Amino acid sequence: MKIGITCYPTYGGSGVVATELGLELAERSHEVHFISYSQPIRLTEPLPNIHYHEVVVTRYPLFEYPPYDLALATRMAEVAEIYELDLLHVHYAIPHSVSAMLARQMLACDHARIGRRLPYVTTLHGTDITLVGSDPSYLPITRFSIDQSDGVTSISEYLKKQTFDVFEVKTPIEVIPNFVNCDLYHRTAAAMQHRTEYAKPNEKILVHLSNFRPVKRIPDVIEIFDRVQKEIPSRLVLIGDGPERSRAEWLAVKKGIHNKVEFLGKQDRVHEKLPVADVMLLPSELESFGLAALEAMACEVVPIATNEGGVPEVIDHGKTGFLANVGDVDTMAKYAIELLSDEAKLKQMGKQARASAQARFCATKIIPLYENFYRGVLARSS
Ligand code: GMT
Repeated sequence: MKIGITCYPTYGGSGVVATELGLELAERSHEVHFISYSQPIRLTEPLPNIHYHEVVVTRYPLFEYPPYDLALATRMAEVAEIYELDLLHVHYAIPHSVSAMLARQMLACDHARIGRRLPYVTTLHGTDITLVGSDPSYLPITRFSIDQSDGVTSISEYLKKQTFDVFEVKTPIEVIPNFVNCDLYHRTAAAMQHRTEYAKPNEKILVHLSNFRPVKRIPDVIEIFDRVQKEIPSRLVLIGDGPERSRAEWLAVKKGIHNKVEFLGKQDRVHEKLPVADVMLLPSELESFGLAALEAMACEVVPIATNEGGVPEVIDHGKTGFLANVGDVDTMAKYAIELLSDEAKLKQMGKQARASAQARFCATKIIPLYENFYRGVLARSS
């Protein structure tokens, strides 16, 4: 199949999922065309079957808000026509779903060189539904573009339910969970050699990975680590960047623990960094899935997260990780201290986390679900 993929390329898990999906589809001999304003962050080198088409947004003094969604729709239609795409797959409804809807209409009209129907699939990821999409200024058009989609998927049962409850959409939604490349994300002896770059041999490593938005509750990460380091010799490694970073840096300074906390900033090759850790902290206000926790689990890193949204669909409390209420930093710290004090339990839970990631969320299991979904959409559209 020839598939156009659109996502937010540089920021957040939906872009990561879209990029990894494109890479996996290309590996399976599909032709993948990324259409976006910038090269997706995990697309670091030229690869067979992968193409990237930049969306250029012309600036003009009259445009206080340059119309990216229109430029995107134009580029989608253009790429679809030139490269004869079979379908578009957009990640994150706003505004990508609206642009895809326009592109579909443009291609069906008489002006198009090959007038035909270009189906589009919308994948819902999280705040496109739970925050941004339910804003009154976006809700009606988001609902419309979801309902107009030729196929809709969501990354968790939780998000599917939210979409029906908040948006009252009529179109069916198929849950296709997020996935991880289990061959790439795993703990190897070579990866473990890098542990010494972050900690002394007697120290444990806690890790956090996110885009540092308020929803991630980064100060809670520091609070939890502060409690842990008082009991267990340990270090905290934070991967990513965003608006809450400096607040967290100052909090670490204020608590006198900044020499035990390392902010790595945005990183490529996350799969090489995660396996060095023992525990991942993910104390988010809300996660409709929690991709970072899954990536950690695949690397035998035990996640300690909040019991919100779709996270309980990923983490089995007490077996593959721990769950606590939002803001309950004492309980999350208690779980970390107990686990890090018991080497056998730490190892056992790490193995169970990996086994669960492999059994339920490996790319080898999930990508065929997308391929089947596309086939169904194409069959219905022809
Ligand atoms: O919805 C968002 O906040 C943005 C989105 C992103 O681009 O990071 O995150 C969501 O999608 C991820 C990938 O599917 C999920 O793993 C995250 O749980 C989800 N974030 C939230 O629900 C807050």
